[in-house]
Formats: sequence, structure tokens, C-alpha cells
Amino acid sequence: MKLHLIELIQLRIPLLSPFVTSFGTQTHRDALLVHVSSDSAEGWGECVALAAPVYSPEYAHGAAAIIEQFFAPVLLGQEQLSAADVAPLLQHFYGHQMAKAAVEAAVLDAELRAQQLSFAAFLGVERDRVPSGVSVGIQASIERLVEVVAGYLAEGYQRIKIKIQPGWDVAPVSALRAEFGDIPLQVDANSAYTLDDIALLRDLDQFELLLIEQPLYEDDIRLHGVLAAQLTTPVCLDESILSLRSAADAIALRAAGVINIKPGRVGGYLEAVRIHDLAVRSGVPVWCGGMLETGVGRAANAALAALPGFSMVGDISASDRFYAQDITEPVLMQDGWIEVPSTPGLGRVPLPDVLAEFEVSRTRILPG
Ligand code: OSB
Ligand code: MG
Repeated sequence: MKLHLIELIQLRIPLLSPFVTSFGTQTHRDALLVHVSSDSAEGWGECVALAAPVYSPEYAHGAAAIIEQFFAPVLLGQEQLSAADVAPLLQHFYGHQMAKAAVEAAVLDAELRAQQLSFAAFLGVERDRVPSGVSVGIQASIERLVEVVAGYLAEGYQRIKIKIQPGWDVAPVSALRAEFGDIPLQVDANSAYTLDDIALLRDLDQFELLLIEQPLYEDDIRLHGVLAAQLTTPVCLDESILSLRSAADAIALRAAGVINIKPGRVGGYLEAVRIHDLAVRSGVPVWCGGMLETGVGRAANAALAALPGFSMVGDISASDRFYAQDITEPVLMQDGWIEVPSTPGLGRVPLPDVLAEFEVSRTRILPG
């Protein structure tokens, strides 16, 4: 297809409650949406970059800037563009995976809708629902954590992940085991520890967690291997996995017993599928991570997570985990399961009135 418009829409959507991690507190999601129009269809993609570069180097306004200045002119200049061309066309621009993923998603959505094909059918997945897990932020007290987790378990969530950081690790995990027994439980450190904390991290082994996610720094792949050799809890990498290449390195270095695949972090859904395929060949289980997505990204993640290698429960919760009002028809969770969308495209499009309510700015980019 030939694109004749790329629109960048910045949104600021309030979260139901603050989401606290070792890298900071989010009270809103500053989502960037990419909207493309072509001769055959329209498409929507969501950029998962946060408002500030605290989880990864990317941030929402930076993503908009690089798309406007560098990516859009290349894509608008193509006579024939397919989603599979987007990554190769942008490869010579370093980094900016989340920005690249967002434009690729928008083109893919348009292409699938032009072909009347669902993302699930494109991927060839057989499952029509995926199990739903929830990521729980750092709470003001252990009592409050127990209350919050009890609420999610009552709603039906099949797996609990809690955020940890030094001073909020052994005690909250121990309290959850005491209160809820052997529920499927895992922790996410978002790089808050170093190898000096090894005794403390080994202390967590007694709780038989499903995994510990990203204990060390992003580029400490080798050190994650050193750590993993000394823990019984599987080490799962999130921030460190930026591409098929870093996934291959992590697997070879035995640094990732498990991989959290986030399509945005690795440059798009197509690279996510390649990492999935490598993980399957290597016997490494994967699960689909989340970045507080609106329905646009959340629905697409549900289809990706239906691929067979996604053998662990992911961070795909319902829209109402984070939002009183999602910008699309909500993604629903029922009895612990999220439906894989079956409509043409990635699965959800923004509702115009809701978009207007949360819109901060809109940039229209036309062929030059
Ligand atoms: O590390 O997995 C993470 C949210 C924002 C940034 C990083 C992470 C997260 C989450 C939330 O844990 C996952 C979700 O969207 O449910
Ligand atoms: Mg994580």
C-alpha cells in the first residue's frame, strides 16, 4: 500500500491508581498513538514509551520526534509499503525500538484490515483466549499489598507479579506466601539490584517464585548469567532483551531462563515473533509483558500471546486493571482469561469521543 498520511496523537490518560515501581510512580499514561491512512485502509499503532526515560532510554515525546523527523519521510516516500518492510527501511536509524514498533504496528493494522485478516489469523494461532496475569505495584504497606492482591485473586487473575526493590522484597513476598499459600507468584525488580545483593536475592529462593524479572541493569546480560547460576529461582529478562540478537546472547550466556517478550521493547510484533521462535527452538519459555497499554496495544498483545511458545502467564490484564475509561472498547477478563481478538486488524481501534477527551496534541505528516 501507499501511505498518504501519518498522524501522531499524544494522549494523557489517568490511571485508576498510581503504579509504583523501582523506577518511579506513574499516575497517568502518556500514550502516543500512530495513525496511518493508505489507499486501502487505515491503521492504528500504540507506542509503549513512558513519559520519561526511566524504564528504557525512550520517552513518548522523543518517540514522536524521531517518527516525525526521520521515520515518517521514509515511509511516506514508499510507493509500495508492507509491514514487513518497516523494520528493514528504518534499520539504519539506531535504537528507538518503541517508536519503530508503533509505526510498524500501525502499518500492520492497516494491511491486515485491507486483507480482512485478524492478527490471530496472520500469526496462525489456534488458541482463542490467553490466561491473564496482573502486575502489582509497590504498595504503602504490607497490609495494603495483601488487600490489593486479594482483590485481583478474587477477580480471577491467574498469576500475580509484584514489583520489588531494596527494602520491599523478602517481606512482601513472605507475607503473600503466608496469606495465599502457593499461588502462582513472581517478582519484578526493574534493575534495582546489583550482584552485591546476591545473599538477599538467594533469600527469595525459599519462596519458590515462578521467576525473578530483571534483577540487574539492562546491559548486565553476562552478570545475569552469573547470578542465575547461583539462584534456584529462574531469572527472567525484560529490559535487557532489545532484539533477536540480545535474546540469542542472553540464551547462550544462560542469563535468561525465561524471557518477557514486549513487542514495543524489541522493535515490533514481527521481531517479537522471531524471538518467540528462537525461544521455542532453545527450550526457553516466554510470556508477553505489558507497558500499561491502552486497548490498541493490549488487544494485539493478546493475539501474540496465543502463540504456542508463550507457555507462561503474561502481564495481559483487563483494561479496567489500569483505566476507568479505556480509549477503545475495553479488553475484558473473564474467569482469568482474555479473549484473542478475531476482527480484522490488530483488534481494537480508538473511540473518537474518548480520544478527543484525552488528546493533548496531534501532528499530521503528509508526503513531502
Ligand atoms: O517492567 O514489566 C515491567 C509497566 C511499565 C513499565 C515496565 C513494566 C510494567 C509492568 C506493567 O510491569 C505490566 C502491565 O502492563 O500490566
Ligand atoms: Mg519488567
